[in-house]
Amino acid sequence: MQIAFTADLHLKSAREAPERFKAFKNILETLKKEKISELVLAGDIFDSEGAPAADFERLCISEAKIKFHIIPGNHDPLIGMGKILADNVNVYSTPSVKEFEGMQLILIPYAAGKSMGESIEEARLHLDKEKPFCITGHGDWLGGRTEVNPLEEGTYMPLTKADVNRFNPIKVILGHIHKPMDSERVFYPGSPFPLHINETGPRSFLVLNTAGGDTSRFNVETDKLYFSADIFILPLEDEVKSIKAQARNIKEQWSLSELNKKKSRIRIKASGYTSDREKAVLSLKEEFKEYGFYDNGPDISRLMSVSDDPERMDLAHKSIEYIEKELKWDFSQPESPSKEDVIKEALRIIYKK
Ligand SMILES: [Mn+2]
Repeated sequence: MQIAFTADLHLKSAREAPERFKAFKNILETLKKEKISELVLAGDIFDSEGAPAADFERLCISEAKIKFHIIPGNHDPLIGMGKILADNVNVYSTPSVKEFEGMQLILIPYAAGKSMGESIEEARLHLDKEKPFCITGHGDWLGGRTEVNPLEEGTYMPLTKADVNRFNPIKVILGHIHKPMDSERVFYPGSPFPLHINETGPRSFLVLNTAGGDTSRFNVETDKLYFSADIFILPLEDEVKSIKAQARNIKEQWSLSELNKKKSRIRIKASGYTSDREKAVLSLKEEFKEYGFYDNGPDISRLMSVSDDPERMDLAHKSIEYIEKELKWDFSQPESPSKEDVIKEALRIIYKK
């Protein structure tokens, strides 16, 4: 049996934020196609307690074959108070255990001021010790890379590495961090529709196979996709050539379809030193002309102009050449800065900025 997981839809009314509903509908379409009939929504289904639920409720009722398992998040902690009334919708307002064909799932609703460990401890009493279990909840995983939700400061219902080792679930699938994350055991499906420029990359939802506990991802079609990249510019004769080469690398990494290029909102942060700021901007705009800029164009607030000082420019050229060709430095050492870092530092000293 397969169980799908998504979170952080941050729905408002369908009229107010149609693109968020569209992304959610796209998930439901995929579930039907894949014959998956269980969907866990791990918190923040609504953007706020006051967001109207009628559109969501109607949609759930119309998808009678899908069972919706909802966990309250920090944006909708009271979602269980009769906000959604449909036979196929279950809201878990207390730490609960539900079994899906031999795989148990501990569902942990968001509770302010509580750690996830405390709530898991409560739910654990209801576990069948003979059968495997996974955990789902809404909060911060403190054991992995530290992705912060830029929209929310502070720590929300933390889950620690010690918790995971102690309870020893097969998998943990969480909501709250909008950026998708996969690791050996802990996963964030990520928001199906990006709410912030930092929520970059294609959107997807997670599927758990109850036999064995493997996970996989399915794509979500959205109206908008965010991407960001950094470009470092050096004041060399072939400045434009270098900009173009870097831009091509970035585009290759993204490898977007023509349709996704049109949906994209990109942020290109150019930093470093240029002999012609205007030319740099023009070549960046030219390279990314098939994409939509999030801001009006590339962000050049950290790109310094150096054309006004020929002596320093000469010094900069000589330094770069020295670092490139003569400096005996093993950049491959794990502790070593990159060659680019060394050049940046040298230029910072020369230009005092
Ligand atoms: Mn949240």
